[in-house]
Amino acid sequence: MQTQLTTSFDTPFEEEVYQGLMAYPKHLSSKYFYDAEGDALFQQIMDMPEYYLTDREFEIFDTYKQEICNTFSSGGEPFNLIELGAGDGKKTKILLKQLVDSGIKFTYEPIDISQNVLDGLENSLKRELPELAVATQQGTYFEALKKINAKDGTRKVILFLGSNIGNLLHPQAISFLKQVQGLMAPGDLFFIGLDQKKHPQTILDAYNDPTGITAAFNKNVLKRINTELQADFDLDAFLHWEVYDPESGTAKSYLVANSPQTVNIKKLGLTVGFKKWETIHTEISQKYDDETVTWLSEKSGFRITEQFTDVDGQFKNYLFEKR
Ligand code: AVJ
Repeated sequence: MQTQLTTSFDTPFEEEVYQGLMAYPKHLSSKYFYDAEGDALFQQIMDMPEYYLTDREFEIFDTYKQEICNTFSSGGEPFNLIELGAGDGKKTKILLKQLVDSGIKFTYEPIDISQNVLDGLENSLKRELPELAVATQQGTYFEALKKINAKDGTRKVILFLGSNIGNLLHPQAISFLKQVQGLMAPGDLFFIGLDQKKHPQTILDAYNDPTGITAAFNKNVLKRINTELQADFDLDAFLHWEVYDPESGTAKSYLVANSPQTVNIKKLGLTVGFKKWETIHTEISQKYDDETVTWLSEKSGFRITEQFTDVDGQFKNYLFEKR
C-alpha cells in the first residue's frame, strides 16, 4: 500500500525517488550512488581484484599511451581534452602525463557528477602535473554536454572511459552519443572505453564481491534516501543481487526485500510498502562486442577509426569520428 500526501519536489533526486518507488516494478537510478560515501565505495570497488575493468583499461593506456596520444594530437594544434565522468583520473593521468611530456598544448576539462571527486582530482593534478591547465565542471553527463560549447573553435577530444556509458540502455546510449556527435566539429574526436562480453562468471564476480563492498555501494542509494529525505530504510532488510544475461550482455543490480516492510519517507510524505522478495532495480552495467559497438556508432553518426585492447580482449577503447 502506498500513500501519497504531497507531490511537489525540490530536487530531481526527490522526484526520481518518488517516481521510482511508486512504480511497479520499483527502480532507483544508479547515478544516486555517488555522494562522498558512494565515491569512496566506488574507489574501493576499483581496487578490488574482482573488478577487472579499471585494471584492464589502465593496462591498455599504459601499453598504448604513445599511439593513443598521437591520435589525439593529430596536426599538433591545441585542443580541449574533455572528460565525461572523470572520477579519480587514475587512468587518464597516464595520457595526461604523456601529452604534457610531448609538449602538446591542451587544456584538461574533467566533468563529474560529484564535486567531491572533482576537488580531489584537481588537488592531485596540481601536485602531480603542475604545468597542466585544468578546468573542472560539476554536473550530470547531460548537463555537462550543454556546457560544451559546440561553436568554440578549439578542437575537442572527448573522453568517456571506464565503460561509464554501460549504465545506459542502448536507446539512451544512442541518444546520448547523438548529442555528443552533434556538439562535435569535423576533426574532433570521441574516445570511449567499453567493457567486453566475457565469461559470465567473471562479470558476476566483478559485481558481487565476497567482502560486500558492491552491496554497500548498491545500498548507498537507500542510505542517501534515509539521510537526505528523512527515511527509515532498514539496509539489512535488503539483499544485493546481481544477474548477467550473456545474450544481451546486460548485468543488472537489484535490491531485494528479504521480509515484508514499510518505509516512511518523510520529506516526500510517502509510505512505501514492500512485499517479501519485492525488488528495486538499481543499475545496469552493459557489456559489449564489436558488432554492438559498430551498430551503436553508426546509429549515432560516428565511425570507428581505431581500437585498442588489453592482451585478453577483456576491455576495449574505441576512437570515434563524426561521419
Ligand atoms: C562506474 C558505471 C562503470 O557499472 O561497472 C561498479 C559502476 N557498479 N560496481 C560499472 C559499478 C557496481 C561501474 N561504472
